[in-house]
Amino acid sequence: MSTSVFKSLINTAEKRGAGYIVLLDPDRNHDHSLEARVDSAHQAGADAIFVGGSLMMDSKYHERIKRIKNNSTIPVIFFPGGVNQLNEHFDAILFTAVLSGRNPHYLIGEQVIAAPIVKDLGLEVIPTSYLLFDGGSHSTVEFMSGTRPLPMNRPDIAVAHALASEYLGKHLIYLEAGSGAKDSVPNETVKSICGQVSVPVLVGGGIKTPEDAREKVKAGASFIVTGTAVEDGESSHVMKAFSDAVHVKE
Ligand code: 1GP
Repeated sequence: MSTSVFKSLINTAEKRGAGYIVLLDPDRNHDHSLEARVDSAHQAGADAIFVGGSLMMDSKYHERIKRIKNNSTIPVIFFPGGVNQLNEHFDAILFTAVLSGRNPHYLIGEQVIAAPIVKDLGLEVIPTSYLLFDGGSHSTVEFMSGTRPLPMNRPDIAVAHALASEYLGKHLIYLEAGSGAKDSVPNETVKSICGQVSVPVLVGGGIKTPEDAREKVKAGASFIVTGTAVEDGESSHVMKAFSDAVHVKE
């Protein structure tokens, strides 16, 4: 099993202080701006592009992945909304289990369906624990996965889930408040988790400003993901501000 994309991301995060990742949602709403946003991610100095979303509202998803991959000089990593979104254009997949939830389909069901296809496509696998927090608004992930998010005000519960993730052998822990969340995962929770686990922690969901992003890095996050904050026309400029804030060693 290849590990080169993940290893190079870890090396980059160590060198730059943390890694900055741009999430591109390949749904129809973003069709016109895909290439421009890939270009913006390059110009901003982003370390990777995540591609995915919980729900696709048309059938052009696979074409859009190809467009992203054909234009990208940085790794394009699948952030899965479902096994139906798998395809050969990704450099790697976050092979994710929704460990904050208790829905067996998202703990092992989707993964079993996906595994032979991932093998056949030869995608690099990044075993990932996905911990969904209550970001103050009902997220699409919460609805689509049929799981309850973790409460924001219980770092003890969050730490227990993060430790379990590490002991289950996950290589990456994704702390997620949900795309467009009102509140991001609290810095204190990020700090508590990062103080207890030795695997890299990625934080996303509801991170609205570069300052928010830098605070998460100071709390111990190895990677920051933004989607909503960099969706609009000015995204090149905004992505650069996020990238500069996350890369604390530069
Ligand atoms: C969603 O964590 C990502 O899965 C990004 O969230 O769109 O709120 O930046 P935002």
